[in-house]
Amino acid sequence: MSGERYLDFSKEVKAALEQDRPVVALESTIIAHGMPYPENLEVAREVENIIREYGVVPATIAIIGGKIKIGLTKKELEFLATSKEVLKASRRDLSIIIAKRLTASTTVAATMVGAYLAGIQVFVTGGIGGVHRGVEKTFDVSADLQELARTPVAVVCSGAKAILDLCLTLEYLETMGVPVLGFGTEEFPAFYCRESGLKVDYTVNNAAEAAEVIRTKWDLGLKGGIVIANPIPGKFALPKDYMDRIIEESLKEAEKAGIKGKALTPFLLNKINELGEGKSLKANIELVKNNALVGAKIAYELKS
Ligand code: PSU
Ligand code: MN
Repeated sequence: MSGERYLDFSKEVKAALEQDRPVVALESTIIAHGMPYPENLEVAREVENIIREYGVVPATIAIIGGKIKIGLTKKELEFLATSKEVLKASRRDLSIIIAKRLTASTTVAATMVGAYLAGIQVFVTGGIGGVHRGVEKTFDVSADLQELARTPVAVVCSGAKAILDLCLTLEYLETMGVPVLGFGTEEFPAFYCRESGLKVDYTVNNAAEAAEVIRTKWDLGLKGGIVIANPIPGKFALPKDYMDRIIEESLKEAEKAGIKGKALTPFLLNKINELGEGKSLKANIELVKNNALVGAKIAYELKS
């Protein structure tokens, strides 16, 4: 029995896939747990439209009533953006949430699973999860990294969240055999900032070059995903020392409040948005929009 029976496609996505037209997957945890209302809903819609305007079909993925939805209706998007009852599903949660007919947003890992089952090759998000700071005490490594090692979906992002240990995140990806491509940059971007001080091993200069690497990897039979690390546009980037201070403060508050496990990332993102007085949220929004355009271009190239 195959996983496809758990999928439920929107009309738009179904038609595109049937006609072998390019489709870009989008995650929903950023909507349900990563940004406040109403910005979350506005961004979710805008990002979909950026992809459509490029002639590519967006497929936002979430689990609703136990079905893996590939492409959401307006109502479903609104529900995810406003309801307090939406769970957060990563790989390990998928079977439980589906079997119990629950509703959850999907993380990068779970969205990759959904995209792969649906036959979608490109996925756009803000930042992937990674190795958390203080990992030697907490063992907290996002399941996103394991997923990138095993599931063949290309992920366009602005690096990993700056709340993480970016150096260890890159080490982990190297160990797991995940290619990391700088999109027009030689540095691994640090989400809100263009620079992290960490180099990527390879740079691609445009979507066609990225598509060529993706195609080659899969043609070679190498399993797993690829990270396309696309820096935030310069005019929206935030100063590194400003962000470092806010992140430090947020990490301290998380520790004080004893936040652990899957609640940690949403807690930190919330705190950063609070302390960043809207500046970090604005940066987050702009980088996701920029990633959407790059993702659409890569999806298009992959079908050319
Ligand atoms: N990056 C963002 N916003 C988010 C996340 C990442 O800009 O909301 C979410 C993604 O869904 C990612 C998840 O997969 O956080 C990682 O959570 P964890 O660290 O619990 O694996
Ligand atoms: Mn974690």
